[in-house]
Amino acid sequence: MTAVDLNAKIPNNVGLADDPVIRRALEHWQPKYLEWWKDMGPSDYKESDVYLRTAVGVGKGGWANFGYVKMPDYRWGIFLAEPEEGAPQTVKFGDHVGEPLWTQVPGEMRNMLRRLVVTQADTEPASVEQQRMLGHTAPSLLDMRNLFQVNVEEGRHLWAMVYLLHKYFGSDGRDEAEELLRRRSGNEDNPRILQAFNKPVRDWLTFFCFTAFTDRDGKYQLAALAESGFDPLARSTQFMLTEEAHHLSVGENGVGRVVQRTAELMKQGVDPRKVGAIPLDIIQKYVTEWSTASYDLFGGEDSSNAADAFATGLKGRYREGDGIYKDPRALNQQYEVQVAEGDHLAKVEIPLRRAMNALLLDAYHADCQRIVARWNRTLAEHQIDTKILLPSLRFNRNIGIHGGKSYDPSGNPMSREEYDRRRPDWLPSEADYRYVQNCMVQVKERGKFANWIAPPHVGINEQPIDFEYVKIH
Ligand code: BYC
Ligand code: FE
Ligand code: FE
Repeated sequence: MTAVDLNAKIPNNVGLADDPVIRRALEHWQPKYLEWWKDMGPSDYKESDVYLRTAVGVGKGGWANFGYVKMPDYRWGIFLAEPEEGAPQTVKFGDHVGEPLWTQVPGEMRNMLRRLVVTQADTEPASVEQQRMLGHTAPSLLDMRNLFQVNVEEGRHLWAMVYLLHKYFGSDGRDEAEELLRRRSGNEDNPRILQAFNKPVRDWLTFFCFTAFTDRDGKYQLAALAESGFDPLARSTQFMLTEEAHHLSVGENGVGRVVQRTAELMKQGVDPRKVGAIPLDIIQKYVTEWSTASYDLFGGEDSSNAADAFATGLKGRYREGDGIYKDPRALNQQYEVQVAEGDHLAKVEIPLRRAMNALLLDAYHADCQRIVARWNRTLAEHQIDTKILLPSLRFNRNIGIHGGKSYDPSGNPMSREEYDRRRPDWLPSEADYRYVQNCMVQVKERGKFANWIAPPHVGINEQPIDFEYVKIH
């Protein structure tokens, strides 16, 4: 295992000190990255001291430091997880199961692997761009700090992928690394690759839905790549997952705190709309919007790309290595899915290998059910009968076998006319967005929170809730 070098220009545990070609290439990319951060990272607050965690190693005991940092001075580093002790160093699935892991990219896998790495990489800066204005309307210093924490770590995730591009893909990789700093979320001429990463994130309810549902896609995609037969990819994504857990908790707890505040008001007989809080029907529409946009991120249910990525051993199933699947080759099995045919549902069978995106989406959906159930417990505790519904995997899809078909949020097929008529009941309208935007007021006093959100139960890193998480200068 290579030692952790924290004092280098680029902190790393990949031995950059002994790899001058790659080190120089990355040191050449570094100022361009900082330039991008300055232009497209969080708007303002560059001089603020933010109580941030910084990855400093990969050991199980303690991998991060907490302390005040000005964001542009954040130490973005490159870290690979240590190989699991005693774990077999062989490919776990696909056609090459049992063969030694790859430490270089086999020629025939090069294009596919590059596409996976670039797609993964592209989402990281995209999310920072999407969230760049939110600091101005943070509902508390603690939330502002969480936003900035997520942002700097998405920046580090970009570094993780750019290292792989430089190290394993030669001049093609260097070109891709430049392009990653050129595409812009929502830009018509040069957009980010995946749809959800071009959608605007203008308010904090969107941010919390994004981190609950879209970062959660990140978790599942990273988990699938963490099984990869290409060892450097597996170990980069394994380490990214340790940071990802915080992003997911920001989202899950964030939406949960909005639900709690609304429930408290309703229990007191106060109309949330009268006091600048967010009514349940709008929360439901936001949940519907961002969960379904995130379903699309899994790609098509029936996908030859996914079959190839599995067959070659580049992208596995969720927890592939835990021995929960009966056949590591996934041959001679079918995946069943119900698709609208006219006004009823018909069964479609997909050969299992082609259904890898659908399998991963199912694991993701079960996880989403769990967080929504938690929000619903909060409602029940406040004697509120309404429940938040996690929409069916068929609803509001643009990608895959349900793409462009009309279903209600429970997944029942319906005519296009009826769908168009009922759509405003299900998805946020311009008026809903405007209403939420109007609730967004910046709260900078320590320990105080905007009226639309409950305080969290605990602070960050065992600090009190009224800790000065951001010192705004
Ligand atoms: N939007 O065979 P198909 C994260 C394209 S999030 C636009 O059905 P495939 C994060 C597709 O590219 C995790 N286009 O699907 C979260 C293909 O185009 P080409 C990001 C789409 O290829 C928050 C065609 O449609 N990581 O980390 O099996 C904050 C047919 O595709 C979309 C990854 O995604 C879409 N939604 O699967 C920060 C992992 N879906 O090639 C970070 C890497 C599909 O025919 N990526 N298309 O021109 C992958 O594994 C796969 O590329 C996908 C797509 C799962 C995304
Ligand atoms: Fe990320
Ligand atoms: Fe994330």
